[in-house]
Amino acid sequence: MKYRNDTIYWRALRAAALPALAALLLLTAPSLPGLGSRDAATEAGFSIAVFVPGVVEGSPTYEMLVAGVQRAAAERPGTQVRVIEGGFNQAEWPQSITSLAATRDYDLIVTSNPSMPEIADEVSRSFPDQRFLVLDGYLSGNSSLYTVQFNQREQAFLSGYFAALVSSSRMEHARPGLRAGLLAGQEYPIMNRVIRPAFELGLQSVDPSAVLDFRVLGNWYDAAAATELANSMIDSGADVILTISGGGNQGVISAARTKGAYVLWYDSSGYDEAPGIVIGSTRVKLDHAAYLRTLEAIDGILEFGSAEMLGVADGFVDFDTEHRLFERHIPQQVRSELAAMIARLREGDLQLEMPTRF
Ligand code: RBF
Repeated sequence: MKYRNDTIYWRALRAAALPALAALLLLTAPSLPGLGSRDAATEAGFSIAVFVPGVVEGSPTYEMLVAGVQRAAAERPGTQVRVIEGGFNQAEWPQSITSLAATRDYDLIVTSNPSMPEIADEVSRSFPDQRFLVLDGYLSGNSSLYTVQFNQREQAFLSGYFAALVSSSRMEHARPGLRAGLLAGQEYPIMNRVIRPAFELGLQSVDPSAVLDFRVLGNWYDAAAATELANSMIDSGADVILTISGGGNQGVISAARTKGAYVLWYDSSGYDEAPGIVIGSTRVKLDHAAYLRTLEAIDGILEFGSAEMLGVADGFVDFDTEHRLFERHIPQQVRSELAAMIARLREGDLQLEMPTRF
């Protein structure tokens, strides 16, 4: 809901305040300290701002974003990287991006999440020379932007399929009835129209009577509130919970530890977060995509204006089945059924296309 409100809010602002702010920044730029630093930056090498819409710590995708860009920069001596945390007030992000573009200090602004392409698109109208690389989002046709989306339909489906195998197994905390939880930081189009239904499809492809208990935290940081919601899901019969709630993920682990349930991690391998509790983990190789595309941008060969979609068959979405804790805690039968499903996606026998428009 918050995302929707913010979107409406920003649509209104886009019509009014954002161009005004951009014009003001353009006019005042000559008097701002640091003017001319673009030339200095160019001479010194390629300059990158990583804008994190939230905070890095506790958010798997943002940790990968920063790591990927830094790795690319380390391979091109002279490249400067500045990481800016935009915080949790989403209404401030467009202004922060506008201010970054207005400095003209950065050859590239790199950012990540499904709401950022629209914001970068808007800011690029006032600052057409500013280049953006947006991960975890999709928008093609703006020559200032390059975007990379991951097939979250495949990713969430695999999570759901595995959750159902675990819930119907003889594992210690598996209880009668097939019921799994999903905790989302907030509702947004990809969550509501891709992740949630694909997770449910995965559950029900093991057993059509499987039930999904979907809850929303309302932010990406409140671990105490996440514990309360996870407690309630477990009390209602969920024995496996997929958590996609940033810093809230730790609260889900606490609840599962106290009450005896399992947690599924999303985006980065999470087994070491809580051995024996986090028992399954999908991955997106967002760090690798950020690394590859940032290198191309530094080298001047990134095709701005295009958008790409990467999935299981491309090797950018997978389930970490190699971790020693996965092998230790998951019964052989469950492992081989999951492996067969991953193979079907990899070989194209099962196709789950991810929509790009919402
Ligand atoms: N995921 C996080 O882990 N931490 C965040 O702070 C965060 N903030 C988000 C803000 C918005 C507006 C949206 C649309 C998504 C956010 N996500 C966040 C979710 C993230 O982009 C991604 O969809 C999920 O991590 C699933 O891959």
